[in-house]
Amino acid sequence: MAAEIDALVIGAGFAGLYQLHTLRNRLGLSAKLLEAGGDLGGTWYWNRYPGARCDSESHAYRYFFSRELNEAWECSERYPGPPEILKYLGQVAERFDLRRDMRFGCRVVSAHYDEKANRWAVETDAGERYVVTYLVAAVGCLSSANVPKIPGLSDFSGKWYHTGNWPHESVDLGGKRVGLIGTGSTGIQAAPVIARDAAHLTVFQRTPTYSVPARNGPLTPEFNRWVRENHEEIRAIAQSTPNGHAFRIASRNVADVTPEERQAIYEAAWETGGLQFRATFRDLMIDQAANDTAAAFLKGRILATVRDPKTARALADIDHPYAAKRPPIDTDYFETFNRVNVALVDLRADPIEAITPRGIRTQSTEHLLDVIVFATGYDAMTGPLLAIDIRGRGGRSLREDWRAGPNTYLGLQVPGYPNFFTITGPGSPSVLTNMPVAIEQHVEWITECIAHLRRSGIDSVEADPEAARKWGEHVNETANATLLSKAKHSWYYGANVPGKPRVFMPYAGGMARYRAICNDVAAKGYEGFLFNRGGVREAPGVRGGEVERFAVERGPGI
Ligand code: N01
Repeated sequence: MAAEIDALVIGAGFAGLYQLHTLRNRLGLSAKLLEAGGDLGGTWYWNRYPGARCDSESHAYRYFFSRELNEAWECSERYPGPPEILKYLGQVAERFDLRRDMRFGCRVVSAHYDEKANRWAVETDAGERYVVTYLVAAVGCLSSANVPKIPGLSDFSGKWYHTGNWPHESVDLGGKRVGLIGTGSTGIQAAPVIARDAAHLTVFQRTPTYSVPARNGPLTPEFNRWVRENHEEIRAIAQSTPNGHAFRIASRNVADVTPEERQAIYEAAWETGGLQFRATFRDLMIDQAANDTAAAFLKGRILATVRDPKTARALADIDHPYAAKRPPIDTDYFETFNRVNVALVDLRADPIEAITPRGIRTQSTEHLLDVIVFATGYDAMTGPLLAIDIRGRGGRSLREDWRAGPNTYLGLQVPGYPNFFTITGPGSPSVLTNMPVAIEQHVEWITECIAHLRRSGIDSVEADPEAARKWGEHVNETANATLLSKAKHSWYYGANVPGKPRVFMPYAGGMARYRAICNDVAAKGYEGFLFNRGGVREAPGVRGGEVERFAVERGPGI
């Protein structure tokens, strides 16, 4: 027997919890949430690797829709770690009584649209079935772990872990020889903590990366009071900046200041720490010469920190502009290479050939290991959606439709998949922002859209293929107008997963501009979407006209 309800939400992270709240508590729909993990938390349920911590500052890494919620929550550190974020989300679930409609340990394996009934038939790995009108994927952008297919992994006699599927019971690395593959945001967080526990750590680096100190620390009662008292102001900043953080991007260009002033600005930003480094100048992401100055400063810091010259050179030999790949922030990452129990293997000079029963064999050496940690990232953005067998109108399959790359309108809907919504889907700012801010905007837009359908007697909404095509072009153009396009080997392009189409997936036009586009689209009666009312198709407004208008208003979107 299938359970029949109005709406089903997949995923119990920031996105899923808020979406369940709005659909059930604001619109009064019958709604359920299904989650593959054993509890709520989304990315924070799975990512419990040593050193895991949020890169967004805690006063912005939260929901802003409720002042009361904000007043009831106090964070202890500048950057919250998984236990604190899980506690926060637990309080949210309790406050809005969400758990009674959440099911854990339920992986959705298929979702098929029944055109005649205008319903989605959804099935879990346990064979449970749901028949629903509205289906919302809140599956996260970085939830499909990428374990590279290195020959020999199954022969390894030690233990191995991917950081995104870290065991919930504690992993004792004490006295162990650990190999860490990957030096993105995760590897950079994990290395210093693993190095403190392990007998020896070998870091296998394929692409060196910039990093700025996080400068984490406890928050004072005064700061927390300021956060409570300035809820509206912090929200206003986070919702008006291109990246959804609660700091503004400077309005000056690099060329506006003298080299001495520039150096002082970078030094101050280095001392402040965190992602704010990117906000020092407005043209860092659009002007190569401007970016070169930040890159030179950051490379200089690596060379000044790491004592062994060969290791320092390998770490600082970075081939892409600063922040063209997602910029990590760290706590003692480069300092870690000064420890006697830490070694760097530069895979560009000495590539991995195989994993052996005893460790990792590179071209020159067999590195003996007890544990291998894969900090090798994710099949980002499309991976979590394509892991589900999603079939739309006429049985068309999302895996087929996206064979050459994702195709969405605003990252919210896919042509041919009525009443199916994606929160922070490909084509939306998502991973280029402070995620809760992007999530809130999507949840609220989807909620208002569904409310509109119900008020107006509309049976279904889906993206107009022409509007989606134009939006895809705009997403590409926008990325090409920034230096993000200079790091083709990034997960933004899907380049980390062999065989994945090379398409720039997030929208680089900035969160504030994107929000304005979505608002205009809704204000014009959902321009660029198609409605079905009593079997009759309607196309409100001009198709995707807003997209064209915004496309010409170029600026530093990110
Ligand atoms: O993954 P990544 P991540 N052999 O894809 C290397 C978010 N995040 O988990 O660059 C050897 O960035 C790969 O090398 P290369 C954040 O958005 C957020 O670190 O492909 N190496 C790279 O060094 C972030 O961007 C927080 O050459 C291989 C690394 O593995 C995103 O998650 C914290 C390899 C993967 O880096 C992903 O970060 C942490 C192979 N076969 C992360 N395959 C917050 O605080 C891959 N690599 C919110």
